[in-house]
Amino acid sequence: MYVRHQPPECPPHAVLSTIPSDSHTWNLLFLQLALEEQGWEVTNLGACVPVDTLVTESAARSPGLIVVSTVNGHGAEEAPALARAVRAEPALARVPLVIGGKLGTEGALAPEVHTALTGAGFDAVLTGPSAVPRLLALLDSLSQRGHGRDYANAG
Ligand code: B12
Repeated sequence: MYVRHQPPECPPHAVLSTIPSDSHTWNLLFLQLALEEQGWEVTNLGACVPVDTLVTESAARSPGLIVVSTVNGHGAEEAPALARAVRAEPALARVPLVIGGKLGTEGALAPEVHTALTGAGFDAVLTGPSAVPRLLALLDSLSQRGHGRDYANAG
């Protein structure tokens, strides 16, 4: 009897990173587990990731998503340059790129900081109590689109 062999399902891949100055790691572990629970394969680049390393490692993996987590309060300052470097790499120009955590030290994010982050290339800025539910909704929406590009700006 002829048996048709289906290729095994290829799980979507996410690169998980932080900004160069941030040495916190439990946030990264939490997000790695959350992504894996949703069926994503995760490359967790760990603490204090130089921007060049993030760009090189991401370009080598063709991820369906790049997640940046930072809690040390320097995210608002450092992340725009990170996003511009990611977007300047042609292979990563349209990969969904999100950031979340504690991006500043003032609590709620100022609207101009949000605008600077999205203007620099982030598709979504996820902070506060709704951050994780919004990330999970994004993962759902990417799965429905086949982990495709062109994730609309989620604010
Ligand atoms: C443990 C800890 C440390 C440990 C880290 C050990 C380690 N291996 O990670 C040590 C002692 C090393 C440390 C160092 C420092 N820390 Co510290 N640290 C903490 C502490 C107490 C807990 C952080 C933690 O692990 N939480 C558990 C994880 C699972 O939760 P989380 O990080 O909050 O992440 C959650 C959310 O933010 C969200 N999230 C995070 N990222 C993302 C990304 C996306 C996309 C989404 C959707 C959600 C999301 O999801 C997570 C789960 O809910 C917090 C205070 C606090 N209670 O939060 C301070 C805190 C983060 N640290 C702080 C500071 C200032 C520092 C230092 C600068 C202190 C210093 N002067 O040296 C240094 C940082 C040095 C550096 N280069 O980064 C500040 C940051 C200030 C701010 N953002 O307003 C905090 C908030 C303390 C405070 N209240 O001032 N720290």
